[in-house]
Amino acid sequence: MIKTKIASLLLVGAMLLASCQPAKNETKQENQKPNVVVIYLDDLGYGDLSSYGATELQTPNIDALANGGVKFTNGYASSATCTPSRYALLTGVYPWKNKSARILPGTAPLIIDTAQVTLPKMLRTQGYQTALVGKWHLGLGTGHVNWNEAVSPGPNELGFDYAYYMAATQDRVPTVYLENGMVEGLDPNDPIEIDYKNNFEGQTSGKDNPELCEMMWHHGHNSTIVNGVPRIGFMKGGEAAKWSDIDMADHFLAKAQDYVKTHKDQPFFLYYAMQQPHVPRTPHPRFEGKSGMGPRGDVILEADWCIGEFMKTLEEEGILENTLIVFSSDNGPVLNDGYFDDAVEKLGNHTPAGPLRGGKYSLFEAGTRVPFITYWKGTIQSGVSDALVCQMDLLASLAKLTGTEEASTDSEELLDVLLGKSADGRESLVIEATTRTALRKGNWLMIPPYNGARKNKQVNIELGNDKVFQLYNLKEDIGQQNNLAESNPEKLAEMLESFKAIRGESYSKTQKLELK
Ligand code: NG6
Ligand code: CA
Repeated sequence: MIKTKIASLLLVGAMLLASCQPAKNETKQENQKPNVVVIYLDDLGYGDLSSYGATELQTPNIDALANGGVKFTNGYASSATCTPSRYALLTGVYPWKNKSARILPGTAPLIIDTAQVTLPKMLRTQGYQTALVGKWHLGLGTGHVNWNEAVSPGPNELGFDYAYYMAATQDRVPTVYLENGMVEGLDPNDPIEIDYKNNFEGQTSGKDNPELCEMMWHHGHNSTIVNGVPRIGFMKGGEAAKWSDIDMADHFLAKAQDYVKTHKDQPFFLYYAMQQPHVPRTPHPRFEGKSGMGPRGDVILEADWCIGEFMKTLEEEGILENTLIVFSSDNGPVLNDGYFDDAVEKLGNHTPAGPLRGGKYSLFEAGTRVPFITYWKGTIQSGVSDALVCQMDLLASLAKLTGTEEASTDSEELLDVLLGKSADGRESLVIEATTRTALRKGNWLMIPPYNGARKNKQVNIELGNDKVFQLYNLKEDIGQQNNLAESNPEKLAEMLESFKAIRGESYSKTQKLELK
């Protein structure tokens, strides 16, 4: 009797002791709100990852997220190009509601109103620290940016406490990094001047000096040559501040890792906007030739490696189980986007769009349906979800996660869907491709008539335009081969009604969206 009492006392004592022992890697984050990291690639297609069916490329680190989290098969960017998709991701608002939300030059003013709700602003109200590392491309300043002074407004005025970024794209000037509005490493005696129309006197260009190009332009991209790569737009000065293209991936990775290490004691939101596989594709020499597919494949492997390293950092810092990761891409794939870089020639059997039709710039599925993964070790159970979700829904869903009162936007609260607990996604979604829009509802996709070219011949992508209505049943016809508009007029009429209800009568009138 006494013996058992002593034994049980000992046991209780041992248990108490064990519960007082801090677990290995335990940090102060135990009872905190989860960190949120959005890893956003640029132009990565639905079929570009081995976890999404690619057989010619292996992306083990992203696959680990897909296989250990929720892999969405109906996950969408709002748009088939970068700026509008990023606009929707950060504001929760349909980009076609903002006429400026289209591919921007490097000199464009900021297109998000500083009074608007944004993802980082919303999270900040919940005590989050917020950061951007990577590509911005939502405009800066109010119209006349002086790159030699603090550039504002920009990401810092939209809720990012810390922002380290390239202004627009890797193929657009200025080819420098900014940190909280200041160009990094700028020599005041060598000021930066930018002009998107005219070259500076006496300066070479891709157009006039093809012999100076180490990567040759195919269309566009024939202005100022930086690091042997001709860009869009002219730039003068700022020599010491210019980035190294081959080091860009490592550079952004190091910034993202540093941020995590120095901010792990309070919840943080990190928007890690990677530059791959957008043009110019400039893999670090470690990855050169590794895919056998030329630079486009190589930079996908490079991005995958970076994500693996980033995940290791979360683990080493002991915060992996308190961090929600959302992985996606801003729009679908393109091979030749303006440079001769073997993307077409060395493609082999790889299908960047997977089974989907179209690509970047297209209203067909490959324009906007992208890899979309949520991962949260220990919280999200792995699985595949066919629920319809859009990046725009992060705002309302993360508001729910963090207990914020929801602002009224186009963002739908789908937290349980994102966490893999519900299959009840969106009922419908308007997708966009360079201001043209279409409606996804249930398994159906309706594209209203558009008179534009059917194909962009330069990039060799079908844009989705047709003079007649298009209606596809995506469940039975994921490759959009059978237009059912004529054979299923009831469904078409129903889709048109829903489309008008979202887009508004005035839009539909100007587009003459009437059935014959
Ligand atoms: C296009 C560029 C393309 C790419 C795109 C933006 C030309 C001919 N083409 O105008 O190369 O930069 O803009 O891509 O200049 S996005 O992913 O940022 O939307
Ligand atoms: Ca893009």
